Amino acid sequence: MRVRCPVRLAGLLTVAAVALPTCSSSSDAPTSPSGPVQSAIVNLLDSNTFSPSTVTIVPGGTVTFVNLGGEHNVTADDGSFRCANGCDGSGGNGTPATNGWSVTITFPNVGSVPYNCEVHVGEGMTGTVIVQ
Ligand SMILES: [Cu+2]
Repeated sequence: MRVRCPVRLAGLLTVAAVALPTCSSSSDAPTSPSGPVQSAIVNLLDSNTFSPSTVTIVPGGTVTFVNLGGEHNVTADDGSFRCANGCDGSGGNGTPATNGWSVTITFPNVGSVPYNCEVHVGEGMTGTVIVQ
């Protein structure tokens, strides 16, 4: 009689092992960690780089730019925003500044928004916000 127990358990384990991959593949779990996020943070570094230089957010999502060192601002290539201590045209001042400013920008529309730092664009201090 005791011999049948291990046999039954082995059968259950086989069922469980078969069922698990079905569960995980139907949830599409791998796409959410690398997909667009609601809010992203981009640091402006003393090395004159945006980090990370590319972020992907959902429509209506936000990117917060944080100046961790150096004289920087963040300016859309198409001129749609120019920000540092706040944004030009929104009660702020987009002139490049050395203080530890941070600014949060909302991106309502799907598309790709390239931007740069006016001071260091010549050194390649550029980035892109992808909205999808
Ligand atoms: Cu800069």
